[in-house]
Amino acid sequence: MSPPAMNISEPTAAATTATLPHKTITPIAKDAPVPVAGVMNGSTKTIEEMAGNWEAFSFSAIRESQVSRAMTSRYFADLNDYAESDIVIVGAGSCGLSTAYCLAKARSDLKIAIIEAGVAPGGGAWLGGQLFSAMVMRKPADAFLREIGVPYEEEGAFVVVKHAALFTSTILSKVLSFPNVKLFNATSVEDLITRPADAQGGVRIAGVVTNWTLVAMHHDDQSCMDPNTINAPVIISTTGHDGPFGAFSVKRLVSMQQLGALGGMRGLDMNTAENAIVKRTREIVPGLIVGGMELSEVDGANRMGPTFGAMALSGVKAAEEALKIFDV
Ligand code: 48N
Repeated sequence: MSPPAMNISEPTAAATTATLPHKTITPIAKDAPVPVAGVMNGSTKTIEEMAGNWEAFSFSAIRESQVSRAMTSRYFADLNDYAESDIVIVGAGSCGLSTAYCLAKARSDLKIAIIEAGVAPGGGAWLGGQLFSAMVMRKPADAFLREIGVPYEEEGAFVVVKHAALFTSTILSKVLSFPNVKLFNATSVEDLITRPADAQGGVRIAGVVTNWTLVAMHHDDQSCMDPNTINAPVIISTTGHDGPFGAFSVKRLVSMQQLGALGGMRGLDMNTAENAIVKRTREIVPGLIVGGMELSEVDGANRMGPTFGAMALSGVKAAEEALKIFDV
């Protein structure tokens, strides 16, 4: 039986551009001179000048509310602005961050929101395998390291970054420096926004449902902690392996009957896994692209273990797939 025709008229994104409902707090200008005895206003002091002269040293005076307003005015202005995003990336692991880098670099006009459940973005890319530090990337993924300026050591068919954190901190800093990217970390995607896509019950993904992660973890012992939302025509899900948080979107698609049972990630086979993950990064249902290790849960791809080239290049492909949607 086909679902009842949806005859609600959906407001367009433009129609819903709202200003902040309450009086917009004007943050104190970042460079406002704060009169402080003994310290030049608009200080241009250098570290060297301070060293050894601690007697005369003093921080500029501040009122605590200035700190609160500096943080909250920006956070809630971002949340208000990105309530309508162009692209939402779920998961700031190596694939999600690589995706964000490629998208932000290619299209400075697109608003890109990254939703990351952890306080610390980066996913599984802060260490190599078994908590060892070095990160291996098989060629030709070394091209991505050169693109973002991460040094590596040559080892023939692959390269080695001396510490995985060097890759992750570099890609993270590059992504955060793009003015059209907003990272909302410590924030979980708890559901997907859908719209009817056909008369057979198929859906198009049209945004994400979010909550602060600490809230999301306590729905079983607290009530009435409803979520927030972000509308966007394209969602890119890179939430990693199945696990407490992992493989979120594909598991949700199964529970919504938009995907059959998950394929289940297969055993470790580096050669098979990395090619498959990159080549299969794609739009799984209208409006939702899946990349990185989350994808292995869909098609039953092998896992690749402690080599990260497929994560970086899956991000390159996910960005390419997203831009196809925007360039139509
Ligand atoms: O690093 P991950 O887990 O995922 P990827 O796909 O970016 O990279 C995978 C890679 O680290 C490997 O697993 C390596 C290559 N090993 C493979 C193997 O065979 O062993 O990052 C996913 C991110 C994490 O930071 C999660 O916190 C986050 O996604 N996340 C979410 N964020 C928001 N809302 C959610 N529902 C959510 N679920 C996960």
